[in-house]
Amino acid sequence: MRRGPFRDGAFTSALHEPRTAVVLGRWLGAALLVCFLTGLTSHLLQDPPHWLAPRLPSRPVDGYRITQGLHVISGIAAIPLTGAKLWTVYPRLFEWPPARSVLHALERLGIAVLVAAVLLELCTGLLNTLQWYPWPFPFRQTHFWLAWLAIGGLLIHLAVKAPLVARHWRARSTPAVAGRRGFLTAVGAAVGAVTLTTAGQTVPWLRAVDLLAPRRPGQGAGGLPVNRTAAQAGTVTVPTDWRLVVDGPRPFRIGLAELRRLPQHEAVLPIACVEGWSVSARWGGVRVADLLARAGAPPGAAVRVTSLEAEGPYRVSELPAPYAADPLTLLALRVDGEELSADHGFPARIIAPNRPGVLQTKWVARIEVLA
Ligand SMILES: Nc1nc2c(c(=O)[nH]1)N[C@H]1C(S)=C(S)[C@@H](COP(=O)(O)O)O[C@H]1N2
Ligand SMILES: [Mo]
Repeated sequence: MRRGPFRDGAFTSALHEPRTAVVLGRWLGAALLVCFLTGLTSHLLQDPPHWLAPRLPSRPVDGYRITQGLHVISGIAAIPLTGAKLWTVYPRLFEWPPARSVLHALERLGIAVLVAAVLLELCTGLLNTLQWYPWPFPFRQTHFWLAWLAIGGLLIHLAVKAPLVARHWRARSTPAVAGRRGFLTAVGAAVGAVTLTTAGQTVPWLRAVDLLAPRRPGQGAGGLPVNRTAAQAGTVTVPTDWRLVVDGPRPFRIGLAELRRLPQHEAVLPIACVEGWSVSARWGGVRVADLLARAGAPPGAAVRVTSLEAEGPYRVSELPAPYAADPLTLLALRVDGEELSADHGFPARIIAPNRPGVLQTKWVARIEVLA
């Protein structure tokens, strides 16, 4: 009856053993924890619950750049780690009998959910960095809920395995196995290689070896990548008589020439895309707070920004009060000393500190004070 992988002794490698699994589990656990916490941060900044929005910090300026950079770095590192961990333990898949008790069956079911959630999470995340969505479900919500499933499954898995993990935590208390050190070194080298060749999309001093990441900051006009070009956004047409609408207690409209005559400010701020790339640039333009003051906005007002773009998921964004009031939050007209190009949001775009790139709305048509 028991053929192939179900036979006793079907797996001959000495590395399918607990100490190897524990060491890899520690590395993978650390990567998944960083990935989970930074992912939560990203969701909270991008789509905050109403009670949190007025409390979001607009500083440090590079906060989101760092958390989201770490999110994608730890997620990519988790891919070879997951592969190595699954290889170490996969003979257990063919355990016989498949379930020794109800509890054992439940434990195996839990591991199935954990493995499925982690694999899907890593796949969808990686494909998102390539902006490729070959599935019918919405990426963001799916990625969010799978993360809870994965972290819940991981906690249960750790609780069940705690005694085994404790027994193999220290090298001294486990028998030496030939090849273990070499295997772990190879896995570490693989993690190092994928990290070094992709982290340059956000870590400036690794740019030179940024060989595998989908974006290469430093290339393209002004060294600033474009997430969605004007053409991709349905060739945003800017009316020749474009005038920004500022809606509030004292609404007004203002054209480009007049905007340029208002006090101009500069801010060095990054675009930090959720997909993992980020670049800092020197933005110039008008403070959003100045426009709000002119529109008679009360202190602590939040703002809704609407793009000229006809449709698209990033057409509208909100600036919660701390961002709207921050002197670094600009309605940018220039980047690195030059007028904005069509792809970077001509005639005007929002740029604010410590924010996901998706909220840095381009081709602004209207700014509205929210009650
Ligand atoms: N109106 C509008 N604004 C937008 C987008 C968009 O698709 N439409 N993309 C956003 C995303 S996802 C990012 S990362 C930044 C990128 O800015 P850049 O293209 O100038 O680098 O713009 C944001 N602003
Ligand atoms: Mo983005």
